[in-house]
Amino acid sequence: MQDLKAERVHELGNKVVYQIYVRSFNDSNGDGIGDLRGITQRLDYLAGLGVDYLWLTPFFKSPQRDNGYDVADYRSVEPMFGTMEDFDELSREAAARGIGIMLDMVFNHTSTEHEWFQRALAGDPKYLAYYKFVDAAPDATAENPGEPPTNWVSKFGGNAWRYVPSLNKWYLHLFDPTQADLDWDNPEVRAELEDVVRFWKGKGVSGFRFDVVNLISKPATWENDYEGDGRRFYTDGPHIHEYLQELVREGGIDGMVTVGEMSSTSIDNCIRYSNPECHELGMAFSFHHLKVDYDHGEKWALAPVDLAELRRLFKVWQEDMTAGGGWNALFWSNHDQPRPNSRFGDVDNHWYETTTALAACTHLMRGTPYIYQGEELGMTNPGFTSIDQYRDVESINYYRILQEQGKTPEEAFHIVAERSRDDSRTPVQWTAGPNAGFTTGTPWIGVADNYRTINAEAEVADPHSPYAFYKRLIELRRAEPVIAEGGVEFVEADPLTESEGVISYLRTLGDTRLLVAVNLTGHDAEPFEAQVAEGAELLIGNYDDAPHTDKGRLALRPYEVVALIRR
Ligand code: TEU
Ligand code: CA
Repeated sequence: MQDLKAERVHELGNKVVYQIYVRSFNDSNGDGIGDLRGITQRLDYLAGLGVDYLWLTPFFKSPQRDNGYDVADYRSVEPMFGTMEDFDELSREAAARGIGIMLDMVFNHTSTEHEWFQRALAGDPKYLAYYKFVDAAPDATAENPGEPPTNWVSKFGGNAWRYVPSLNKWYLHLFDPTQADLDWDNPEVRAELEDVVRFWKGKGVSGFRFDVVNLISKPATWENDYEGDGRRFYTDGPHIHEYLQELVREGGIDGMVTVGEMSSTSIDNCIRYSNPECHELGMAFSFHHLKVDYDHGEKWALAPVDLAELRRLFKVWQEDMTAGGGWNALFWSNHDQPRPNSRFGDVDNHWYETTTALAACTHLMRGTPYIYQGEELGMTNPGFTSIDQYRDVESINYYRILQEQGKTPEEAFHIVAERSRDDSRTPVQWTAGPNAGFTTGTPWIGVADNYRTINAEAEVADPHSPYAFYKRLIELRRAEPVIAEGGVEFVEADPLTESEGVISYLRTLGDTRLLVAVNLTGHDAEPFEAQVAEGAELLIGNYDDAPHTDKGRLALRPYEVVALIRR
């Protein structure tokens, strides 16, 4: 058992994953939408950065109501993204550069355009049993459907049930009404999805990311939630571990590179999801650290970043997952989150320092780091000025809902601009040329204005760029086993707890000690005891000169990060 774990730590600890939001990465044919061939064209860039795997967001056949997270056919390629031949070529070309492909499996729900749902709508009992349909009252009508089965709230706003007059039934949709939740209690559904996994494994992919996979097991009875939005009933639900084990066993993917997106989860569950002895997944994404600027846990209400809470969350997730044999996916950013440098730092005055401090903060932790496209360039939120510039269904819904709740249009816009998923979905900035080199046509969503200075062409040539810093972090993970495999302990020294805004942890492997300290504020931090004895060397930092010390204590400057190693 010990060996299984050590082997897995070695395997996952050395890897870095790069996330590609296909639609916004690179457009090869001038229609304004990123595509598979566009990715193939940029493989040398990705190989140069040094990443091991590409996680591609869904490019399967889809009406694109939720940009591909509404899948209409799990085995075919959506024409706007290319063809199966394009996919095969991308896989081959990536493999030739030592890069593996991870696919995004959206198994909590399908598009209502999926054949299964269409057959259900036609009344076929086999397919009605694929989804969560519940009978409506006998006298229900389209105008007056009565009360939905529960008061649960959809993640994209509004009630989570939709009434179908022709069936006189409701169906559950935790996301958009066009994303119908599958019934995982039905063994035929599980068998279908296991077959999808075998199909793509058979095509030679290296791994999988499973979308909101901890929401698949729903409760046996439907109850109203009088304390919340319903999530406590279906998050990490009753049969979740059993279903994941079955998926992994029957899909034949135990030990492959797999990651589950775990919404509102707990450490105990994530240990089970990712401890190799449980035969579930390789690692888990959790999101608590990305809610530290939510007001009372509410996404659509702004609050200042709670840095003490951020530090506490990193500490417990790093230390407790390690103690339980679990494995974290490390990340600040993805296609659902605003850009982290705009969110947690100061891109106007300290763009380079903020970007690199955040990068080192997670890349030197224990786990597998994920880089979301453009993050390595320090791409920022685009600073859109009008709601017409937004494309995301959730953002557009909430712009309306916030006004219905009494906000002025300006207030609602301000919140959306801070929180929108489109903040990270703008085109990757490749060059200083038209449309940042993303497309020769009209991009499906606007490019951020700062592409003239923040772009790949400029940064690859500049040794003092975020790109160069990320590249170095990736090299260090492979060069220094303490990063990939070492233990982790957060620094608790007294002065540090008083030093608001500093996150510091110690990695250890044998006699090697690596101290990482990050100041996530725009002012000088209170000097603190760094706990690394004489002879420590600076492994990486984001200021040009040596770290400042004050009577042997480390004095971090605004958004400074240092990693000190003693062998
Ligand atoms: O996201 C799941 C999820 O819950 C989010 O991060 C979501 O964007 C947020 O809760 C909305 O407030 C995954 C995908 O990453 C996302 O893009 C999809 O829209 C969603 O599942 C549905 O498939
Ligand atoms: Ca295209």
